[in-house]
This record gives sequence, structure tokens and C-alpha cells, in this order.
Amino acid sequence: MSVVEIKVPDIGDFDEVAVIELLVKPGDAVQAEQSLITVESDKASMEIPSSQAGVVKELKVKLGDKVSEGSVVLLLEAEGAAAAATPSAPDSAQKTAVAVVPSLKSDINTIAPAAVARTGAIEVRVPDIGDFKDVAVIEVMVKAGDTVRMEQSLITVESDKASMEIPSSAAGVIKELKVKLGDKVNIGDLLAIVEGQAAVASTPAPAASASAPAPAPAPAPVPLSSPASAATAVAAPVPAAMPAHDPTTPQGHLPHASPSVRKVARELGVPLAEVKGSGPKGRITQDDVQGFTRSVMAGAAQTQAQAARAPAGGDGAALGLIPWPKVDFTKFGAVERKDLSRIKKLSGANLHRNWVMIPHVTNNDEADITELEAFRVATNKENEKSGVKVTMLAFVIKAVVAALKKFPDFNASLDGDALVYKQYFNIGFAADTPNGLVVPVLKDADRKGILQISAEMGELARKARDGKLGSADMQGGCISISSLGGIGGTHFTPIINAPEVAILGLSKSQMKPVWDGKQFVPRLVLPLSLSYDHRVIDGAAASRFNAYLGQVLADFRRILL
Ligand code: CAO
Repeated sequence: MSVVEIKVPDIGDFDEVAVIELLVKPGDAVQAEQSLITVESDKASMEIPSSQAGVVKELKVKLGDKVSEGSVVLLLEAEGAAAAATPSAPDSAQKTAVAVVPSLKSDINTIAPAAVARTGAIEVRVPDIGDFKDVAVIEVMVKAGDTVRMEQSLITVESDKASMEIPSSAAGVIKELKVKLGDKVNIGDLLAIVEGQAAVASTPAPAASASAPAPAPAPAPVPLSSPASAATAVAAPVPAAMPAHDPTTPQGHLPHASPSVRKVARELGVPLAEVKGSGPKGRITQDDVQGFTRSVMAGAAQTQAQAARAPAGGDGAALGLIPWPKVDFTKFGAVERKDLSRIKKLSGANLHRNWVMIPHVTNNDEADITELEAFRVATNKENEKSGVKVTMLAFVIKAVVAALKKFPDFNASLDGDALVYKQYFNIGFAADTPNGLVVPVLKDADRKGILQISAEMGELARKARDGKLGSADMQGGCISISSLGGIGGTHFTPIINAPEVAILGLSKSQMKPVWDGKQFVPRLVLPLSLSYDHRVIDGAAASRFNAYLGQVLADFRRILL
């Protein structure tokens, strides 16, 4: 092991550039080519890599220092004997660093003779971007139909060391964009067809003509954070209709951040444009990106909590919506104000949360209950003296149990990234009470007969009406049923009772003409509306569940199959 000085390699025309970011500290183990510091001129920011692997002994620069080629960045306890023989930055590192500097000079030469304008459909190509090869398009700033100015940034490309904006060599309207996010581009690649006017160089760049199929001359790429590119100073004439480019205005809207910070932001899905930079000149640091992520997560959790707490007609701001309309109803006539009941406040908050958080879809179907209704009426006649009245809901509960057994996803609940499958069959049913809606739960419906279910349901409904339901009576449900059949309606969308994943709505059964293959026959048809949580249940599964339910209700012998 020997200690070597890691120096700033040849960084092109840049001199006295400021250190804006320290990417390592004493004690850190670094790989060869790993970025050590970020420097920034008024034209570009770039990361200075290590010429070899080792452990950082001492940093020789601090934030704000100005460095040039040859400045010592740090002392490194280098790995291997070869290190001792090359105390300063070797060729490879110099090449790497040189590669991060866009070759502004050659492009200026290319553009400088521009004096005439070419009109019509113009091909805008990637200009000479130095040693960059196969650089990824990380941002597309324009779209077909946009009007662009000469020099306006079209896309941002990024290598592992630097990112830069590629400006338009023509002014006019974009007819066609030829690149998309993630594409890899090289010098000469076609970016866009612009209908308008372009700068024409009298002498095309030799490098470009040698390595690419006649790329249209273009201004130099605008390195990130460049307030005024060198190419801007020699921009071709701008058509009168277009506002002239103000070189003091930053091009595009790309925020000020180093390639490594941009990479972290991309991986976390953080939109850099929304991050406030805390570094010099508002530069976005990795801490800023991580802080943004934390605040978004905290905000989302708060919004969900607020949504759950929000009273009926509450403040839309809880969901980031415009406020609830405030109306002075007395301006239009006499009014009376009544406070919401305790149950309405509680159920309202639950319904609101469930409606907002669960992606609901409702599948509507029908069941032919002609025979079942005849059986129900006959059963009630036989049991007249028992005092227990059997309603259609009791049969539907039994049919739902059969469907849950056949389609276990409907008897599940989401728990984070997992599904909890229940092996019990407790069915909730919405009960209308003078104070509002409650959902008592009929336990172990799979082990009970229709008469027992009817008796327990009657008892629970009575307790609900009298406000005597205990919390145990309303817990442990697997799926709920909301029956409005005694009242009316054809179909509706019931709201899922979280953490359940489905709810069945029953509307009023009616006699309908049904085609039996030969003729229309009068049948009693019960409408079934099954709302399901689309995160857990697919449309096809919901359709099968509802269809099976209809078949069982049409003929209970199916349960035996
Ligand atoms: N089609 C036609 N008639 C139906 C029917 C249907 N789908 N369901 C029930 N009926 C009939 C019954 O047979 C009964 O008729 P009879 O008096 O002639 O025998 C009548 O309607 C009343 O039934 P019911 O409501 O007393 O009994 P139920 O078992 O059907 O329902 C209960 C019990 C507690 C669920 C019900 O009383 C209730 O509260 N329903 C409202 C539920 C609700 O509010 N849901 C909305 C939730 S979302 O806001």
C-alpha cells in the first residue's frame, strides 16, 4: 500500500472550477473511476473520478474551493503496487474526465460560419457531444406540434458521468419527434423533423461528417446548469415571429443537480423539478431528494388519515381537492339545521374512506328465483306458528357462503402485500335503522340452516333498530350484503365494507318475461349487484362469482355438486 495524490485530470477548457459536492470522506473505500467530487463552471457540472482504487486518507479540497487541472483532490491509500508507480492521475482517468466535458469548442467552430438560413422540413440531429457514446435520453422536453426556438433544449441525455441538454438547430414547429425516453443516442442521430428555419454551416464539422451520416449542423449541447452556452453567443438568426433567446434565461426547466443525484432521483421516482435545492445556487443534493421522498410519504399517510377522519361534506382540502361549496341556503327559502347522528358520522367516515381508497367495480347480474320464492312462501306457511319469518335474504346468505367456498379470493382481505384467506364464513348485512346504517354480522353461516339464519338475522335487525348492537355483533365479517329488495330499485353500487373485498347488493325482485328457448315465460328475477375491490378481484372472477350465485339461487341443488 502507498499513499498517492489524486489530482484533477484534464478537464478541457475549464479552469478554476468550483467544488460543489464532496462525494467521499476520509476512511471511504473507493473503486477506480468512482466519482470523488463534483465541480461546476458556468457551463457544466461534472464529476471527477478516482484514477485508482483505495481508501481515502485525506481530502485536500472542501466545498467552494476552486480547482483546475492538476489540483490535488485527495490522498488515497492505493491498492496494489502499480499505484506507487503512478502517483498522479493516469491516462485512463484523464480520458474519463475529458469525456464528461462537452466539446464546446469544436461545435462553436462548426456553428460560427452560420450566416444563411435554410427553410422547410429540417432534420435536427445530435451534434458533436464529445466522447459520449450511446447516451441515454432521460428527458424529452418537447412534443410534436410544439413551436421551438433556435437553441431551445429538446432533450436531456445522460452518461454515467454527466448530463446535458441537446438544443435545436432549427426554429419552427416540431413535425415529428424521433426519440423517446430511454433511447440511446450518438452524434448524428435524428432527433426531430422541424418545419421552419435552420442555421446552415458553410463548413460542416469534419468529425461529424466522418462518423455519422451527414448530420445537420447544430448548436452545441447545453450542459446542465449552463446559464449561457457558448453556442448561444453564435446562434443563427431567429425568425422574427419567435422571441429571441435570452441567454440569461436557463434553457428548459431542468433543475440543478449532479448526474449521481439525478440517478438517485430517477430510481426513487422523484420529480427533480419539484425538489427545492439546498446546495450552492439552489443545487439539489442527495439529502434534498431523500427529504422530498420522506415528506411525500408523510403527506400521503396524512392525507389518508385525514380522508378517513373527514366528516360527510368535509373539507375537500383533506384530499387535495377544492373546498366544499359553502352556500347560504336561507337566501333561497326556509331551512332547518339538524346535526348528523352519531351513527351517520361514524358510518360516513368509513364509507368515505372505503369509497376513496378502494377501486370499486360493480358487476350486475340477475338470478331466477321463481322456484326459490315458491319454496320460501311454502316454508313460511309451514312455520307460521314458530314466529320466524324466512325472507329471501336468508337464502342469499346461504348461497353467498357456497360462492365464497368456490371462490376463496372473495373471502380474503388485503394486508399490505399479502392476502389473508379466511376459513370461516361470517356474513354482514346492512340494516336500515332510524339513526342510520349499521352492519351486524351473522357468524358461521356455513354451519347454520335457513331457519336459524332467519331467526338470528331477525334478532340482529331488532337489536340494530333498538340501538342495542354491541361491537362484537358488528365485527368479523367476511363479505356484506346490502338488501334494498324490500324497498325497490333495479341495480345499484354498494360500497365495500373494508377490509372486506366485496359486497353484494340486492334490489327488488320482479316478474319478467324470460326466453326459455321456445317461448317467453314469466319468471321472478332478483337483481344482483356485486361490488368488488379490483386490486384483489378481476372482472372475470367477479362475473363468475355472480353468475354462480345466480345458478345456486335458481337451483339450490347445485350446492351439493
Ligand atoms: N325483492 C322483493 N321483495 C323483497 C326482497 C327482494 N329482493 N327482499 C325482501 N323483500 C320483501 C320481503 O319478502 C318482505 O316482504 P313481506 O313483508 O311481504 O314478507 C319485505 O320485502 C320486507 O323485508 P325485510 O326488509 O323486512 O326483510 P329482509 O330480510 O329482506 O331485510 C334487513 C332485512 C334488516 C336487511 C332490512 O330490513 C333492511 O334494513 N334493509 C335495508 C338495508 C339497507 O339500508 N341497505 C342499504 C345500505 S347502503 O345505504
